[in-house]
Amino acid sequence: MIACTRDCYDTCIFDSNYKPLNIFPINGFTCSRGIADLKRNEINRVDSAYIEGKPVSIDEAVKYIVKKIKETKREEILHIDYDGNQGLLTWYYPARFWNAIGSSSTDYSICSAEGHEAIKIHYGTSFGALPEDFVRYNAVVFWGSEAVFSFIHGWRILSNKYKITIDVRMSETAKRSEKAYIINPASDAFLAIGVIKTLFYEGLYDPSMIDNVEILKNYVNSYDFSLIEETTGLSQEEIEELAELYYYYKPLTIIGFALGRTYNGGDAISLISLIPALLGMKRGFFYSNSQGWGIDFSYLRGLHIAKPSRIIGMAEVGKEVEKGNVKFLFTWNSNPIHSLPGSDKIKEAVEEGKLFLVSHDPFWNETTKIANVVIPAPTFLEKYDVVYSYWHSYLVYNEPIRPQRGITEVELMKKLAKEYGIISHPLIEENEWIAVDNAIRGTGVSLQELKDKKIVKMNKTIEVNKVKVEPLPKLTPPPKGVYLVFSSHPNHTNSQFKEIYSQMPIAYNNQLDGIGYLENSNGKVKVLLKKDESVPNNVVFMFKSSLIGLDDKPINSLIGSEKGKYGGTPLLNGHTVNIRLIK
Ligand SMILES: Nc1nc2c(c(=O)[nH]1)N[C@H]1C(S)=C(S)[C@@H](COP(=O)(O)OP(=O)(O)OC[C@H]3O[C@@H](n4cnc5c(=O)[nH]c(N)nc54)[C@H](O)[C@@H]3O)O[C@H]1N2
Ligand SMILES: Nc1nc2c(c(=O)[nH]1)N[C@H]1C(S)=C(S)[C@@H](COP(=O)(O)OP(=O)(O)OC[C@H]3O[C@@H](n4cnc5c(=O)[nH]c(N)nc54)[C@H](O)[C@@H]3O)O[C@H]1N2
Ligand code: SF4
Ligand SMILES: [Mo]
Repeated sequence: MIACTRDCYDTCIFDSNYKPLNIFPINGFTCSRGIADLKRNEINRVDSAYIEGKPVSIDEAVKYIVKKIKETKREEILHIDYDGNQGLLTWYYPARFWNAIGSSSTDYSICSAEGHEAIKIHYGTSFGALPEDFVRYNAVVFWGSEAVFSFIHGWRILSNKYKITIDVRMSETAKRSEKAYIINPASDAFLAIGVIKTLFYEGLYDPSMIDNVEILKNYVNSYDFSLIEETTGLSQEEIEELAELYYYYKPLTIIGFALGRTYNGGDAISLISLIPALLGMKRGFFYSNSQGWGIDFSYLRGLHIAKPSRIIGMAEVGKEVEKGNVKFLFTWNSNPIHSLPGSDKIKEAVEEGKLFLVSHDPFWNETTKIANVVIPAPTFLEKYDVVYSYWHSYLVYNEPIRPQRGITEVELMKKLAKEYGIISHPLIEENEWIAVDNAIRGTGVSLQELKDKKIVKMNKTIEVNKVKVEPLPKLTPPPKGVYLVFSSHPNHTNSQFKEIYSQMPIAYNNQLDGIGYLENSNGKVKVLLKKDESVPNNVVFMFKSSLIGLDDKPINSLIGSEKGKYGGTPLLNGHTVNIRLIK
């Protein structure tokens, strides 16, 4: 059995011939990447270890890396690992070496942290609806979610329902919905207030789930409809209609990750999550279920024994590198030159010899191409692992179906530990499979059961009977301007799959066609400008898989170090830009 470990809601499960299983909710189909995985596995692979472009043995590379580590202060060493592969052994366990030596760590905030924290304020958990719950609804609200592309199995299950989409542009999901509300960027918190205000005013609510209805009522009534109309760009009638649809249909709300990356994004998610509760619905939302399974990710990373010397927000890595506070960067499962805010500063520091960069990756990408040391990694088709989903409740024992190339993250970690002289550290000494068995204990599944059965459904539900209303945010309307916003491309997962499907940095906008610049106080990047009627005047839209400009500058040069107040998520969708055509 094999599970696709890319950062994706769906976590498709395949048989040993790489055919998607015909079980709910995989339902026997996969995406354009799943179809091309076996072919892609043979293309653009890192085929050897490299030091400064010269092929070397992995052992030589390890020696060189450890020498550099020993020359660097531990807090100036940073590891960046994210969700290129969601396996417990690939992503989480290898952080033990870095924690054991007390290097700096990121806050893992880039994607979904903001919403997890915002929902937990009210529910105590971010665990929402399961796929089995999805089918029971008659209607769905896609709020800041491009599910047609980003969540294909969820979309398929929900596509025969009454669909409402709330977005800042006419997304594909909006086009295929019965109702679409196109609002001003970053105005979602105000829209949520407008909906809650209407539900109260029209008496369309059920107080049984809310701990203190009066506090919520007074809060929303402190915002005038005129401010809500001006901020969202919707009329009071449209907002009342949305509230009435909410009351009539009691839809499932899919809260998209994109929301947590906007101005007021955490506040928006916090307020949106209160709408289903005010309608008396239990777990009437879905965001990400990853934190509800009972998998102990901190244990896997060894945080019960050793802590990083410093936490650097993913929003701030570029800034910290520029200040000279990071001198050594080790990345796996992540392509920071493509995807981190301010990545132009990381790139410059490497090129100027101020930052030593090591990348462990199966494929050549924007980061490996400039790294001082590159180490080849096996893909998920080539190694054993345990995989979970942030949507469905299957745990999968991943077995290789292709011969291993390169060195696994666990093997590399052990080599680094041996060379560094900490092989008998308790975190390194604990065998990886024992660590996994311990870490999944909270799921009710043992490693042995998983190895025997290959896939096991976790029997997990979290009941929330009362939702805590406070604290409620004090909002300021977002700054005016043309917002640069991003979304998922149907043929890519983040930066991945460029070896099969090519892509250009296209900035879809309402004004200009041709080659031009996007610019703001953070930087300037050359892109292809494309006029598109589905994009309003105050939005420039790009796919988040083509984040390198025509001038080779990262699009994220335009993204500053601002971050969300709940989970620290960077304001990836929260920056305004000017558009200029080259004449
Ligand atoms: N095919 C494919 N699937 C993917 C991915 C991929 O790259 N490709 N990536 C995976 C990952 S890592 C993630 S995080 C998820 C992301 O998937 P989603 O949660 O769907 O988020 P996005 O695709 O970033 O954006 C969704 C929508 O939010 C809109 N939006 C932007 N700003 C605002 C705003 O202020 N308000 C409102 N209401 N809407 C706004 C965008 O226009 C977009 O249509 O998808 C996962 N699935
Ligand atoms: N401007 C802007 N920036 C964004 C976003 C946006 O919307 N706008 N979206 C953000 C989001 S939601 C996310 S999640 C991040 C994602 O940021 P990225 O880090 O770019 O994520 P991926 O491209 O999914 O994967 C990163 C790398 O992991 C590698 N990888 C895959 N499998 C393995 C493995 O088994 N072992 C090892 N060692 N490596 C492996 C892949 O080859 C790839 O190079 O980007 C963020 N950046
Ligand atoms: S990227 Fe997502 S939809 Fe595609 S194969 Fe992987 S889990 Fe399935
Ligand atoms: Mo993400």
